[in-house]
Amino acid sequence: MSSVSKTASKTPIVTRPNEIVTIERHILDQQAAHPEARGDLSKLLYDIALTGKLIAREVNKAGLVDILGETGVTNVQGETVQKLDDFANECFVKTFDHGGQLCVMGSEEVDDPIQIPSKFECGDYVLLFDPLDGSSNIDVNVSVGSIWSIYRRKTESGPGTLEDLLRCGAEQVAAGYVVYGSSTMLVYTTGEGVSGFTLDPSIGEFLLSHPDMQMPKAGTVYSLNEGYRNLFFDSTVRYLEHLQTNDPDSGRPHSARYIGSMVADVHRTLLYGGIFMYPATKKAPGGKLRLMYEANPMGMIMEQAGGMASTGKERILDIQATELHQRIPLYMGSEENVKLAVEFETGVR
Ligand code: P6P
Repeated sequence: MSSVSKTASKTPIVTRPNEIVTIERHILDQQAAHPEARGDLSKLLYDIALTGKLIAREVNKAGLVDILGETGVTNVQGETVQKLDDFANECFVKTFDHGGQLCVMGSEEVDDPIQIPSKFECGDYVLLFDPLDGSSNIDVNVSVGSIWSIYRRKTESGPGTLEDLLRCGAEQVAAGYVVYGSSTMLVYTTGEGVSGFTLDPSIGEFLLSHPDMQMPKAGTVYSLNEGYRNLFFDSTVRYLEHLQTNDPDSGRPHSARYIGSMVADVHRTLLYGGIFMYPATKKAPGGKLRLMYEANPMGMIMEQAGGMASTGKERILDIQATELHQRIPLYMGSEENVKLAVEFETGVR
């Protein structure tokens, strides 16, 4: 008999599952529901899991080995010890550049499109990723994460181009993240709901721990960096003052939680509800977070879990990208919380 504990969210956390489901089994079962599938997307998802394990191993060692920042340290082989985010970026590139499923990649760490080496086949998919978001937090043992997004290519064949990378988030075929925290979790969607897998490092397997993740329709936690309060536009200040008003009948004031690591803040929002935001400021009117490999993949996860993802003015997944590394203001989380934020940001309230 499985023991299922209910958290504040609607997602039951399966602690002793009736059946043990590995991520590979889950991917195969999802593919089986699509007889027309050739298995290329499944192979990409297998490799996402592999990349997550490779990076988790190094992130979990980071506290032991000074592998952060410009260490200038050389290891026993006399090699320069890599910065952890360079290592994570290489994990993605070296895992995905030869499988034959991709025609081009885009990385937060690399200015230009990453081409598939000419000796390898080009495939029908495109991968965008932030290999290690929030890496500056590792020194203080705060959770960090990898965020990724998969599209079908737009161009016909051969090496992919910027046209294949500059997309509208609604075209994503899969998206997700790996959060490297007290445990390592892989959370993803292929457009048929959101599933969460927890890594059992003793067997090196991601096991299904959060089936069909659904976000509460409303929450009482808001998350943003209030240090920028004096830089926020008036609409944002009024919204915050609304959340902070002492009105117990309406469940206010809400609680503030901010980790400063997007994957950790979004993961908490997915599980407990509420809202995570990185608004525009007078200093950064376009916001800070990136559209293609942060806002879009997390936006797909939010929507698939019954939530919303907005720029404050429009649905994030409706935006047509014009630059690979373009930034965007973002409000994402429970439907009622995001709708309220949009009412303030659009002047309705
Ligand atoms: P700030 C981490 O540096 C990051 O890219 C995201 O993970 C996080 O949400 C945001 O920046 C934090 O930015 O300006 O609050 O330090």
